[in-house]
Amino acid sequence: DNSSKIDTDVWTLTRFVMETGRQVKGSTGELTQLINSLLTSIKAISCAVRKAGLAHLQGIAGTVNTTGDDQKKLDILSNDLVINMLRSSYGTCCMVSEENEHAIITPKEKRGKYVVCFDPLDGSSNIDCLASIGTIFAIYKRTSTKDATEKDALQPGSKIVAAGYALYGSATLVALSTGQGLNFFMLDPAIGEFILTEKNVKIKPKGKIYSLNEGYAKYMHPSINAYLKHKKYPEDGSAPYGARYVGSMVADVHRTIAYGGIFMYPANEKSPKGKLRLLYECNPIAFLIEQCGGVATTGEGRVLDVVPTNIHQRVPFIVGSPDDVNEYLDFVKKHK
Ligand code: AMP
Ligand code: P6P
Repeated sequence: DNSSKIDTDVWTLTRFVMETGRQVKGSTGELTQLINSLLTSIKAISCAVRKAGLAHLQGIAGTVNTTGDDQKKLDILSNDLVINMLRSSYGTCCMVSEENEHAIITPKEKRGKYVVCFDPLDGSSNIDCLASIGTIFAIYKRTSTKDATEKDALQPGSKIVAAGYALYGSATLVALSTGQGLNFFMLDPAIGEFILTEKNVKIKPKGKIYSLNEGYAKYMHPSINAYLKHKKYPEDGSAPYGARYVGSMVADVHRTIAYGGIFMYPANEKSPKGKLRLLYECNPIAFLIEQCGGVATTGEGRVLDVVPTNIHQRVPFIVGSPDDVNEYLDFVKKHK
């Protein structure tokens, strides 16, 4: 019978976050409540994403978001879900969303001590071909003491308190870190809970896969093309690397953590700072990559050390297994 299959001491993400919160002397539970509220929005997005094909949620909603690409109904729905669940957690003073041109200041009566930067549905250009998409978030402590402003969100990624992503793939997974390592949780739709599946995940020191959009080769810096040539025609007799690129950052990053290797969205002539956004794509992912022993660089320095000046600014982004990223950096040095 089914009852024998139910784990009666199951480690859900909600329980895991409550447990880790309790380990911290003097914590009030505010961060725990915030993370668990965010999880509710992720469960709802997962449900909507999986219904998208059936409920014709796809298709252009007619409005265009601040970053110029067409906004699809799922984008709007996901953004509203995250904003509403975070606001009602009483844990935020302000939020930055990929979908909103300006920071969203929390009403005074609902204000808490955290700032959340998020991309509610990253990779949304893949919705119509049913490729995996994701949600990315980073949580900081506010720096303002009186009124919250956009400046609260202009902190380097090294100040992150917690960060994570949800991957709406063949299953729905949440990767989360609160600074003590990286953990994976899988959604069990039967009970609507994320279940701990992998603790203290570590990335391989070196992988066998490179991942970037080679369609920009014509516009990329010589160091990139020299590095790629070395991956395809190794001079030292080693085996060439495989190539994988979904074009959905969370899917490409999660594969890089799971299998090892390197993911790159470098600068190119057409996008001198690359395409990926620092606050809600690069910083959270860089934090998670470092938490599992990887390296995250702009090509000139550590992603988490970049001091933001604009909430939608872009940075070149190269992350993955330490040996692979450091080998790439050797090519950067050679081509200075
Ligand atoms: P709080 O009083 O809940 O806002 O927590 C104060 C600080 O304790 C946070 O900024 C974190 O550094 C830490 N903390 C609180 N809850 C957790 C948690 N669930 N997991 C890890 N660290 C936590
Ligand atoms: P390109 C999706 O639109 C996204 O923001 C990331 O998820 C993804 O890594 C990147 O853009 C893909 O960009 O230029 O390769 O299509």
